[in-house]
Amino acid sequence: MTDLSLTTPSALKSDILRHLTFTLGKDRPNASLYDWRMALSYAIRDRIVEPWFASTRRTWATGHKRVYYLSMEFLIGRILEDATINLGLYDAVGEAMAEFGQDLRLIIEDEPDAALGNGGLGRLAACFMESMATLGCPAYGYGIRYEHGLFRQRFEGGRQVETPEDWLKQAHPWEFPRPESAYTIGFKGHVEHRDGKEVWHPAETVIAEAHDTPVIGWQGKWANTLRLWAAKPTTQFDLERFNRGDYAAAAEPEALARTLSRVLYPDDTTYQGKELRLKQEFLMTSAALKDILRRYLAAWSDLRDLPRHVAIQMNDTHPAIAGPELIRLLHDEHGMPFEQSLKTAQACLGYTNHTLLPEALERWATFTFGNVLPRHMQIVERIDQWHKEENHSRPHYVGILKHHEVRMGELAFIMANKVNGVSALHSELVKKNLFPELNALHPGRIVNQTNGVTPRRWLRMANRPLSGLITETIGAGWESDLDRLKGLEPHVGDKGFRDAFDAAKRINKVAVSNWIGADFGIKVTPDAIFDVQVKRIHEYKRQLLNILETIAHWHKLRSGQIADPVPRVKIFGGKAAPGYAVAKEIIRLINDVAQIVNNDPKTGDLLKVVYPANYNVSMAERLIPAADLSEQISTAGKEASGTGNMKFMMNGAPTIGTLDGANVEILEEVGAENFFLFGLTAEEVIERRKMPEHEKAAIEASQELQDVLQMIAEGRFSPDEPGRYHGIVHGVWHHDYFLVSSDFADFHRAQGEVDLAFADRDRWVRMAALNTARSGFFSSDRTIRGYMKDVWDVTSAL
Ligand code: 26V
Repeated sequence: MTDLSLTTPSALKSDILRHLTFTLGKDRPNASLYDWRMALSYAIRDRIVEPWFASTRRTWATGHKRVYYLSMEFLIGRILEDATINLGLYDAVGEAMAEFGQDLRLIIEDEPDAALGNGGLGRLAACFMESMATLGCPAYGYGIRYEHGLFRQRFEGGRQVETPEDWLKQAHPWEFPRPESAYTIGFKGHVEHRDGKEVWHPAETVIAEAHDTPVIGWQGKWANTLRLWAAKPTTQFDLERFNRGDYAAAAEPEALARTLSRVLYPDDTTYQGKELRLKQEFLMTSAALKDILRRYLAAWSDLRDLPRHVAIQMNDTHPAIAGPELIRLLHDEHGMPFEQSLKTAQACLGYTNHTLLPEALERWATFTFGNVLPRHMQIVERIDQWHKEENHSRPHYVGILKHHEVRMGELAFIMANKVNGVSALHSELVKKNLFPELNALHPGRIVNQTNGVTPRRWLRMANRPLSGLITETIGAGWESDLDRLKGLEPHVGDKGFRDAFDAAKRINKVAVSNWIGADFGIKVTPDAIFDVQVKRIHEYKRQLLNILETIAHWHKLRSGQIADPVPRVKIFGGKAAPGYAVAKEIIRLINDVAQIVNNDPKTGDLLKVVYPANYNVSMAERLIPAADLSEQISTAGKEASGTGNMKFMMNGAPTIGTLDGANVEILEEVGAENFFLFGLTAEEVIERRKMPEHEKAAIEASQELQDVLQMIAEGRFSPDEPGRYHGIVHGVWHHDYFLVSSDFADFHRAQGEVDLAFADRDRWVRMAALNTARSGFFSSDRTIRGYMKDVWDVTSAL
């Protein structure tokens, strides 16, 4: 921030009081925690506005190329603390609030998470927004302003129960509604052929209305805009019907239109061809493209130059309708010849793939697609035809339209000038397994951009004790130049530094122990290994493998098979998609195991299993800095990248993991001696699956696994219903697609290695510190620089 007069505690105090009085209409003695939070948030927001305007003005003045990041999800979490830290105001704000008799920490924790995303893909978009602002990359994020973000999770009798999330129940102080920035979005209807042109007459329309949130970068040097669309009705409230007493019908159009931005789809595992989802995707994408063209035409007139000034990134296939929609806008509405429209659109678009799981890949029935978007259906057919003609060697089974379906992956690929995977391994698999033919036709189009995370939120903000130590040791400035963490390495040999590193971790562990004790009534010792697996619950992520191994460990502990046991706290966190029955069974099993283990006097402090409900960004910020061990145990070839793995590494938690996603690169950076590697490789996984009865072979080779399965099957963890987990046990024996059985023994071995390493304090702290020191590569600043250079062809405006 340039204006120093705004940064003092006294200037902050007067602004906070002004907002308390005039924005909230509250008298100081009557102000609640909520009122103070709002007043403070507005005072902080005021300080973002100036750099925000300056950034926007600068981009207009220089005619800089802009990046548009289209994403159906932005998993932001809390904003207040992050904005305060990026502005460099944290200490001043703490002082100001203390003078009001308010505890800044309580105010910060009063803010609900903005949970407009499911998991990795949405959180990545949020990290990218922060990095683009930090790097001065002129950018807009476009998404949907869901009224209800990801559902809240509770446990009842160990089972997941979902309740709606309601973050907009309170005022959201960070956004600026822009009713003047609104676009009419059409659906359905028919296409008329008139005067050699196609004219789409939609049968339904809604209005997409913009809500802007500024995103401030590190040290407040640049700010970008996150523009989220809310759906509004085009038709006025039906007064005539209302007056006739038909109240429900009078409000119907309004309710129907709003449905489009009502809820986030909570299922990131199985694709269901739901019409509402397609409408949401089109609402976001079409409004974004119209906005992009309006902004472009305010500065330039020749649409053929669009790619020189505009880069549009599709976050997965969810916005893949951008290809046909941009062609439609250029061709139908602006009169550009079809093929030129296609090539112009293509030169603007990039596509990021985030999953190889076939069940998560979007494919729309041509019936649904053609019904909701009749003109786009025609355009898709033309794109496919054009691509076929341009590429005579294209095999007959390749294309966008196959088996009465529109394949969104192929559409996104063909309409993009760059396609990228999110880790080195994943990008290779995208080439080899997902799009082998298209890759052969378009060599060089697929590139890799390994994911990253923002060190401002995930280290500086979430881990004050460690970031303080880092600054003390290597000086300020590492937050925006994370490779400088390498400077910690020479200190790792230094006992004083190691003790300080250990002490920082301990502070975080004590805080989490207190929280677990207070909120869940489980007593855990901070002397234990804090072993953490937090992520969405999915079979491929193998929480089942983790809990089975936990049972094996417990069994050995109680039968005295472990000579010098090291205490462990197994921490799980994560939500299952509401319709994902197997994932929900696994949740219940973990909770049932926790019940038995936590009440076993024989094992006592030596083993605890903790599963706090409703894992979200804020819980991640609490747990990750306190972790000793990072569980990244997916079946090799299935996790595209992972980003939690990077957050743990930064915070000094070594990984126990498979050679999957970005784990491969973490291992490379940190060195094999600082990583607990186990399990089959992606290639071995493919081979193993071909082996008949591989499950049986693996189980018979491991007495431990046999015992574990036996205990579960006998109802040891569900005494009131012994048969509860027969399905899970049967699955491991006979339908173990994710190879829990095959990897069990090696995982168990690696966990033994962890115990040994942890018992040697010095060795452990060295490993932990080296994980932090070597995590610089995983800053999302590095990732964004890669996109700017290899995908968007854009430079910093700073
Ligand atoms: C798919 C669908 C299907 C349609 C309905 C809604 C919906 C929502 C999300 C998804 C895709 C989820 C893909 C995803 O989150 N992938 C994760 O992306 C992370 C960031 O690149 C990566 O680190 C994780 O490994 C990857 O699983």
